[in-house]
Amino acid sequence: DDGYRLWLKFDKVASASRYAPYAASISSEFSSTPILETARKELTHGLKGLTGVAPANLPKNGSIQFVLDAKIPAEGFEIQVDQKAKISVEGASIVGRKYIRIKASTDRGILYGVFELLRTIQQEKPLADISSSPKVKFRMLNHWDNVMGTIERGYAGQSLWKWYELPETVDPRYTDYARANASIGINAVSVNNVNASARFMTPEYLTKVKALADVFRPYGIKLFLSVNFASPKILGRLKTSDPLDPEVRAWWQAKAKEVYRHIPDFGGFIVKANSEGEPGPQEFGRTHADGANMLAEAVQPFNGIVIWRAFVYAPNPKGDRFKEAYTDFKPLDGTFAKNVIVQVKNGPIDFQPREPFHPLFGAMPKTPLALEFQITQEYTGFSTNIFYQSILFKECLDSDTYQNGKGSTVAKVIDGSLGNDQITMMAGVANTGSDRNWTGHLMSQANWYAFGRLAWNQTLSSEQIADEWVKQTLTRDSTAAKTAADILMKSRDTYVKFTTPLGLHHVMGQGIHWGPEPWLERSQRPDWTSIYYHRADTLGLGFDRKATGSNALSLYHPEVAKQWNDPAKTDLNYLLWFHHVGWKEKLSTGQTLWDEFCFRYNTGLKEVEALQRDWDSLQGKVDPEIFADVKGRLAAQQRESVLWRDANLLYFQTYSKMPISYGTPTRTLAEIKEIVRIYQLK
Ligand code: BDP
Repeated sequence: DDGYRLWLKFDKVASASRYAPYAASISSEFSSTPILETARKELTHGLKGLTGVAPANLPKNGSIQFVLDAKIPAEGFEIQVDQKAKISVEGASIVGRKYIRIKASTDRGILYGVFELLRTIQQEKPLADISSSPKVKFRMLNHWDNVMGTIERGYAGQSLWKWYELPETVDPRYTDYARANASIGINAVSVNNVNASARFMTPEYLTKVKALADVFRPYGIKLFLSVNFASPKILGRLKTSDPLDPEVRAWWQAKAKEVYRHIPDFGGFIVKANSEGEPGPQEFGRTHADGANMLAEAVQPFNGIVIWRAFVYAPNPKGDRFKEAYTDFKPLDGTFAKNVIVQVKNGPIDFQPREPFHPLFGAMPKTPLALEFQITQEYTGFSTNIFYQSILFKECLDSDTYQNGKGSTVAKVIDGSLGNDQITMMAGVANTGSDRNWTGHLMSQANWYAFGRLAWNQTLSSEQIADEWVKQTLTRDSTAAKTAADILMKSRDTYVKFTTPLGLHHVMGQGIHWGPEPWLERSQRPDWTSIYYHRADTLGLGFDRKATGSNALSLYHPEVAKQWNDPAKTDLNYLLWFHHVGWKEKLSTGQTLWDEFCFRYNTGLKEVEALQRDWDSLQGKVDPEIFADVKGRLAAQQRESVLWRDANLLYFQTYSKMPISYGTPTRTLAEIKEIVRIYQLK
C-alpha cells in the first residue's frame, strides 16, 4: 500500500454481510445536479468496495434513499436507519423493507451524508441515526503553491497543480484530491501562495485556474485565489496601487469581472498585505480596512468575499511581535465591509509547536474572524516527525477568550455564535504535494483528516478523530488500532518536549525550521533571530510579557491574563512565553528551572524511543510498505531529537552555568553549531 488512497480505501470489510442488504439500490428524490451525481457515484463505488454489492439505481424505494427535507440546514444531513424489517438478500435484490434514508435540503448535504455513511461502514461501526451540520460556512485549505510548481513550506514534493500542463491536460489526481476534501467536509480551496505572484491574475493563469475550479465544483468546493496587492501596478501598469485611487479601484473591478467570467462561482480573494515584504495599503498611508474594502467592493456584485490576513509585523527591535497584529487590527474593528473576513493565525507569533491563542480572538466583536492553522509541518518537524495536529487545533479552539464572559471559546468566536457573523471560516495551510502518499509522512495524512473533521465540528475530540483515521487508514485490529492512535495522541507533547519545552519558542534554525539554532543572533530582522524570543542571560530564561516587560498580556481579557500573570501559577507549558524565570528558581514540579529544562529534553528523547517501540509492535498488523516507511521516518525523528536536545542543553548551559542534570549530550556545542551551519548551506 503506497498510501495514495488515504482514508478512502473502501476495501471489503469483514462484516460486509451486515451492511450488504443496504447496498442493494439507490434512489433519489433530488433532481440531478453535478454534486448529486458525485454523491451517487461515490456511494456506488464505496458500497461496492466495502460490501461487495454494487447498488442498482432505482426511481424510488431504494435501500438507500436520498430524501429532500427543506428543514435541514444547508450542507447538513440526517441519516435514518430502518432496522425493523426482516430481510433476506439474494444477489443484489432485496426483499423486505430494510433501508437507509439520507435526508438533506441540498445536494451538498447528500454528498456529506454519503461520506458519513461510508465512514461508518469502513470502520465497521453499527449503523445508527445521525444528524449533523457544519458549524462554519467555509472550511478551507490554503495552498502556498507557486507558479513554477514549488510550494512554500511544502514537505511532500512539488505542487499538485501542474500549471505548465494546464488547462489542456487535467490530471485525474485533481479529482482524487477533491474527493478526499469532500469526504471530510472541506468546501473551499485557495490554490496559490499568499506571497502571491501577480501572474495568477493574468488570462494565462486564469484559464488554468478555471480548469481546476471545474474539477472541484462537482465536489462542492469553491476556488479562491491569493492576490498580490500591487497587481494594478505590476499588471495594469498604473502608477500606484493606492486603494483610494479611482483608477486602482476601477482596475480591480474590471479584474474581478474577468475572474468571474472564467469562474462564475469563484469564492474571492485572500490577501497577505504589508507583511514580510508583501505590498499593501500602508505604503500609501491607508489602513488594512481601506485595502480590504476596496477589494470587497470589486467582488461584491458577484457575491465574492475577501479574506484579509492579520499576520502582520514590522521589524521593530524594541517592540514585541506578539502585539503587532493586535495593534494594527484592533482599532479597525467594525470598519470592514460586510463581505470581508479577517484571518488570524492560531497564535500571536507563528505556528509554533505550542502557542497561547491569538489575542485578537475575543477582541474584535464587530468583525468576522477566520482561524488559520498550519497543517503543513513547518515548525513541527517537516515530513520526518509525527506531530498530530489535532491536539494543537483543539487546544486553541477550546481556549476561553472571555469575549462575552466565561465560555466564549475561540471555537465560538469563529463559528459566529458570539456575534451573529454571516461569514464564518476555519482555514488550514495545506500539507499536500505530489508525493505518492500526498503528505510525505503517512501519519501526516491524519492532520489533513483532522483539520477537515474539526472544521466541520469543533467539538469532536482528538481521540475520536485519531480512532476514525486509524481504522480507515491503518488497521481495524482493535489492539493495533489503539496503539496507532496512542502514538498520534502522544506525538505532539513529545515533540514539544524535545524542541521547545516549558514555553520556549522560535529557536529553530534560520534555514532549517525542523532543527535548532537557539544561538541565532543576527538576521535580516531582529524578530527573525532566536535571541529575540528566548532572552536568555546569566539570570534566567524567557520573555517577560507582563507589565514589567512588554505587557503583551494586557491584550487579553483580564480573566485570561490572570492565568498567566503570576509565574508561580502559570501552566508550565506557557511559562517562558510570559516570564523571564531564574535558572535556580523552583517550579511547581519541585525542580529548578534548569533541572526541569534538562529533564524535559531528556524525557522527550525517551518518548521518541518509546514511539519507535510502539510502532515496531505494529509489524504484521499494518501494511508492510507503510510499516517500513513510518519506521524509517521515526528513526530520522530520533536522530533529530538528539540534535535538538544537544543543541539546546549545551547552548543554554553557557548561560545557566549549571551541570546538565538529565541526559548526556553526544557532541560539543562547537561541533553542533558546525553541523547546523553545514545543514544550512545552499
Ligand atoms: C511563515 C512562513 C512563511 C509564510 C508566512 C505566512 O515561514 O513562509 O509566508 O508564515 O504565513 O510562518 O505568510
